[in-house]
Amino acid sequence: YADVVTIGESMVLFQPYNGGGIKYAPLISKSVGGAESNLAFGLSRLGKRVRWISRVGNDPFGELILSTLAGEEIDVSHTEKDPNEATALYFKEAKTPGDPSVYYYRRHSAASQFSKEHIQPEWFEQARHLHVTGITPALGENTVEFMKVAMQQAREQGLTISFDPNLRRKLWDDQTAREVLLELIPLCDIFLPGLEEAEFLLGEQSVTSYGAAFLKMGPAVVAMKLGEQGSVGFMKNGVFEEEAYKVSQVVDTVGAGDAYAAGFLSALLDEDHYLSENTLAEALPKALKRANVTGALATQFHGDWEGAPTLDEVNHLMNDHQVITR
Ligand code: KDG
Repeated sequence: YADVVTIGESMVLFQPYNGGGIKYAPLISKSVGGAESNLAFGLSRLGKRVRWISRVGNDPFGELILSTLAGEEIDVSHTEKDPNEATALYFKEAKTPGDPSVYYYRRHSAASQFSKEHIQPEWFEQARHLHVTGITPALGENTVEFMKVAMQQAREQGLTISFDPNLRRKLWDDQTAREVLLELIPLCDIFLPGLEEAEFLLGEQSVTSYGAAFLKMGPAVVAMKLGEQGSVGFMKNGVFEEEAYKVSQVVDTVGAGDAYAAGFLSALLDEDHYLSENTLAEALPKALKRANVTGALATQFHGDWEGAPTLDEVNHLMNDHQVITR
């Protein structure tokens, strides 16, 4: 059984152990990065059962990824080892706090080979929800079609679907990215863009008109991240704004959007019929609030997901309880 199925590429992440630029760093640490696995880690910490589906190489990097996910109680049993292609790698360097630079080594990787022939009905059996991102369609020759078919198949098997555009301009050209991401929006129920992504997709408009425009494309819910302004949720009969959760200093923004998505989905999935109008009107403000907390906490760590809080921690923080550490 899985609350959430997520499909996408994970990479071994290398970054200077003591921060700074890669060129002169004597020590490099390794971990795991990948938008969908970041979400999986976040959801698992929040008490949800997650199935993460991917392809890795038959190499130590793939094993590291699989054992890290399995160690966080995520089901990796549907992930295949590609006999021919390697696991993707990625490097991150933060010369100043905030938005680091990333360097990908993922062309022709195992997960970039995903095509619709790989999709299995078992992927979506005994599951409630599918989460995908706009990174997967950018990876390979067949991954746009793969994504569309996977989303359609999940829907046929009764799953609801969320989609985070996760725009990565290093992976594809702007025009293709815009076209493909816009084509995928109608296939989801929950759309999770950031303000900059909304602007990239639709040109400069007001926050309210972005919300209205995305809802018109098909999703039942749009939750948009506004950075320091918090986030805003749109549904057919309502708009909800929630203030940001304040943190003292942003260390690393990578993974914050995925942590936001984990907080958001976990709160919706606490309800049975989370897309029915009445339930949604109650659940949406709670989901935005929890997402603002999980997203903000993720900016406090250099790792892409290691800062993900447990449900107890989130509840503590949301109720302004002091966390006693010793
Ligand atoms: O959202 C965070 C991800 O971007 C990061 O973990 C690595 O998946 C990744 C990517 O493609 O950038």
